[in-house]
Amino acid sequence: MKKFYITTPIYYVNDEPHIGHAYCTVLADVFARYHRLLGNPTYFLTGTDEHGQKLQDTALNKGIEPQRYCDDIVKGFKETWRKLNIKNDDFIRTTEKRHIDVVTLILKKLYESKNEAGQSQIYDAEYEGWYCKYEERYWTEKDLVEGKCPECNRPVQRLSEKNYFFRMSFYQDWLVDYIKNHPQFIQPDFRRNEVLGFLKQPLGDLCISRPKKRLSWGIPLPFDEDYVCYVWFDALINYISAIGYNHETGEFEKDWWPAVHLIGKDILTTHAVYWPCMLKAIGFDDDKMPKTIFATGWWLQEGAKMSKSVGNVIKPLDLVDKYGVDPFRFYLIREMTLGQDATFSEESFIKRYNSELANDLGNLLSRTVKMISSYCDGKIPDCDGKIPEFSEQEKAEQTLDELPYLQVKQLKEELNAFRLNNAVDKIMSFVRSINRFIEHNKPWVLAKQNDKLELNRVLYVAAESLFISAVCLHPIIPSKSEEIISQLGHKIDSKLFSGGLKDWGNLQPGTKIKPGESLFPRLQKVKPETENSEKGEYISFDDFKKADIRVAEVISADKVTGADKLLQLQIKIGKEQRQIVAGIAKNYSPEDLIGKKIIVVVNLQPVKIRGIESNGMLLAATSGKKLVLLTTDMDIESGAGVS
Ligand code: ME8
Repeated sequence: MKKFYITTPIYYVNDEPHIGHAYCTVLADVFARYHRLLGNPTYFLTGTDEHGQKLQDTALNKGIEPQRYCDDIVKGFKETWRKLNIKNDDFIRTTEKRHIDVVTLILKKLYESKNEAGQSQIYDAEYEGWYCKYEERYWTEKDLVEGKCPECNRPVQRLSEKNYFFRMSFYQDWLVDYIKNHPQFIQPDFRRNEVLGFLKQPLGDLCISRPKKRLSWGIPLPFDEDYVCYVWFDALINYISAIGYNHETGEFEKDWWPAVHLIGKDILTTHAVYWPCMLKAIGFDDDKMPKTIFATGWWLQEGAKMSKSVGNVIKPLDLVDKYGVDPFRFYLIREMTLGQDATFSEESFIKRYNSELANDLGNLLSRTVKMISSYCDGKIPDCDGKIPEFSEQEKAEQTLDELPYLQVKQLKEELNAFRLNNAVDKIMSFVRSINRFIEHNKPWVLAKQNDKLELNRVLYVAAESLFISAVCLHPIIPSKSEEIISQLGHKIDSKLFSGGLKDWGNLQPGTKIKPGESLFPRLQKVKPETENSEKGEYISFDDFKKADIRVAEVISADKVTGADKLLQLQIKIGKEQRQIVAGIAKNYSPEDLIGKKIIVVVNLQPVKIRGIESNGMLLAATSGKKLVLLTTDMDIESGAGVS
């Protein structure tokens, strides 16, 4: 069993939580829940960063004591995490005594200690530079952009003052070697290269003090009462103060270290450069560096980072109130490829919800429980408890993607490599394949034929596969997953969520199922004005009625020699058989299509394509290079009209 300690950034409390904060916290929660599910002892830390100039200014502007202001905002963060069903093990605040004590001790020890070259780890020096009050940092002349702060574009002040410096430059060579030799340390890979690029320049020392006369809201330096500690030096230490780091012994009260740090790409340098140098200086060996620093992308809106200063902030709770917490969590995890930027839009939210939650998962649950109610007396059917073998035909026709009991194995591999998107892709594709398995085996026909043995096999496989999918999706949609399991007549068992999920046979035959409400009712989107409606270019209903659109069944499919995009299909429309040619060979192989019900416009003028007659046109949805065939939601005989 692998210990797993995961952290989020500690968020500044000069603002209420927004979707960017929510994303990082939900993501950490999902990872933590997965590791618990896989039986790994897990600890999940989040918290708030409460010192510094921004906070002092915000509180002053509001005429409130900084501490009281922090207390109020922290309540909002905690409430947001509660509503988002975040199960963190601890919440650290940098104004807590347990944190201040550790920071103070570390500062004191570093001030008194020397590095391997015999130099003081912290020294004071007169420093002159351009200071940005908002970013709380100095810039050199060449850093400035048109005389302003390169980070926030605000005016800077020329300051000259005594300050304390951490001799970070001493650790540069060690850090470069460490990063090169530990590829998992900074993830994704392109971020590691970015940091190595940054480290090609000489690394300066880090100014770790702020004079109290300018900023008093911070942890006092233990060796000079006129100064407080720079907010980043204070904040990074939260990851070890929260688990009770003891500087004397180098031990932790709670033995969770080293951590996986999830962060946004904006705070990569502080985490991948300052933090390991600080740890090294404090006395951490190479094998005690953070396990992984994973930088996520940003949520963008209309191309800009979502942030208060840009004024395009989306408040997570507004969306949760509107659509429910699980769809919101699902959207965050599904829509953003881990490590890349993503664009938030309500339209993409609804699309994602309708296709994957309503159509794939919700539909699977409702048809499975309906059929078990109707055909199996409302009880999980008996399949002799054996792992059912799939017929050659089922395998050939790719009904179930994989044998269900491979799901958990795959999940482990993907998660250990931080490939969360692959993991979820695989689960959702498995869900779709269960729907295909049902369509292929047609339990409604088996019931009519009274083939009890086969009917039980098919419905047990469907229900057990759905159960396994629900458990695998639990970290993302915990409440809905529990509802699925409950409709299948089972309960969440704490053993199940600490590595007790069996590869197969979790559902007890004979258990009464409990059909409930539809899990994900479809969402209606107010249609945006289309180009046609704006131009008034409508077609009349009579025009539309001229198209004769019908359900057809594919009988055979063959590649067209010399045309790599074309397939030649023989289709059945009721009693009639005919041939069409379709440009779908890049998206479907002939084997995919046999037996599939498709939608065809049957009264189009026949044409010859590459010399082959095409008598009708199938319908497909396309987006870029993606093409998916239109089919029917439930089985219906070929020849049925579409209106
Ligand atoms: O930087 N998209 O706190 P912070 C995605 N206190 N993620 C976003 C985001 C967006 N649009 N905006 C913010 C700090 N985030 C420091 C951290 S850690 C020792 C100290 C996320 O409140 C992202 O993870 O500015 C970013 O790194 C984090 O919020 C920073 O939040």
